[in-house]
Amino acid sequence: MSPTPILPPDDLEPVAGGGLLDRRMFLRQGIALGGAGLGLLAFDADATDVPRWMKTPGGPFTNYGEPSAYEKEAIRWISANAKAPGHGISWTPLHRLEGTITPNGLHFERHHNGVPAIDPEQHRLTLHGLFSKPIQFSLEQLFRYPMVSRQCFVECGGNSNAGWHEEPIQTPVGYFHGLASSSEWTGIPLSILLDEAGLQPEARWLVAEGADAGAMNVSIPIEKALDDTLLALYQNGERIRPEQGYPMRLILPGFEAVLNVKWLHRLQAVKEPLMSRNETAKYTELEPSGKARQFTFIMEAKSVITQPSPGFRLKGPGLYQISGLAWSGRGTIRRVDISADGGRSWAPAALQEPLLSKCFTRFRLPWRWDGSPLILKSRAIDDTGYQQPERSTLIAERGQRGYFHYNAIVAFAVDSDGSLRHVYA
Ligand SMILES: Nc1nc2c(c(=O)[nH]1)N[C@H]1C(S)=C(S)[C@@H](COP(=O)(O)O)O[C@H]1N2
Ligand SMILES: [Mo]
Repeated sequence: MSPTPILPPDDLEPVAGGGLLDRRMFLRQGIALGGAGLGLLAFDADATDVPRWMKTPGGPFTNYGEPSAYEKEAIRWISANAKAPGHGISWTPLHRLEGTITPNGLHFERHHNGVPAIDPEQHRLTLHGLFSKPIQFSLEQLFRYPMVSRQCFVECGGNSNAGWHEEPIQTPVGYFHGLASSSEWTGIPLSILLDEAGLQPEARWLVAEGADAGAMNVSIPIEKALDDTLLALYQNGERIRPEQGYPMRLILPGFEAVLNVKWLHRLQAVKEPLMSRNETAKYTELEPSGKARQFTFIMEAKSVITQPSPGFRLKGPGLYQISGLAWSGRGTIRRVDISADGGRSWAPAALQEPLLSKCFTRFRLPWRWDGSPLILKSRAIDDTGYQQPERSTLIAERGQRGYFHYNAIVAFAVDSDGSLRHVYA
């Protein structure tokens, strides 16, 4: 699959350098099919060829569907520790997907100690510590509480960290920025369960622990636990997948994914944070000033063009649709700008509605490429006014040796042969 030019109108004025066109262009009637055949196959009314799949009955029903056999490249890319195969990551192929929802089988994975095979009948969730009525719930009991659904992204705090490397990484965008996925999560607002157990006013943090072999644990600030945190039981309509935390996980919209504890089995209300591995040895970083960043929970605004993108090749000059994703852990994406001249001029992209807070937002913009080399960029602005920084700005603030929370503007060089690669520009 390589991007093919769409159609060749030449009466359209660019709105910014490099051939960027008005974001409303595809909305105007008549434009979409007005092109005189460029790239389209001529229709032969006399053709008698019946394709093979129309000559025999089709396949049988299936109990659980799978993608087409022709879509073998839309897969997670695994990077696991050979000596401890349950420790590692797998990336969502963002460059092969459209819209805003990640299919469950392609949700990125991060496990510290593999995927536990939990029997839901035996699983319990315990609330203890600073509660007046410590409680243990079975799944059967939990299913009697009211549920809500909300769509949001889950993003690892280490997503995009190859951006800190000296040289730009040359992988498809999903294998650079795809430790981020987006689902509709359904479950019980955590505040209801905390209330049920009689959370005491002196509790400031919740220690959350998973039932994996590493019993991964982190501290969650009580304000977030009482705000929009969800005890999720369903993911895109079906029970949460084992990789995502079956039978239950925490969802803290907009926060680093490490706080979204999977296979949750224990919540302990406490006065002070635990100072666990994942909030001290990891996720704490020195800044150039000598000051350390700790408890940097919110994932700042980010955007990335998913098409066209590195690994694909443009098939000659013509009209293309630029498409990408933007998100912010602070709120709603207000605007995404695109540049096709390395950041000298910018044009606002069309944002797909509905615009939801702490969610993937799809942006698109028509673009007429004249075949000359140039640099594509995108930058996101959220409703707090925060603007995704240039890489040089991020490095000036945070130093060269960062690991977590890399959210700088992403740049691709388009060469005259239509190929694309990541650049720092
Ligand atoms: N119990 C448990 N919860 C966990 C982890 C883990 O290893 N064990 N990994 C955390 C990290 S670092 C991330 S990025 C997210 C990944 O969630 P996902 O695998 O559903 O994408 O889960 C978090 N919750
Ligand atoms: Mo993570």
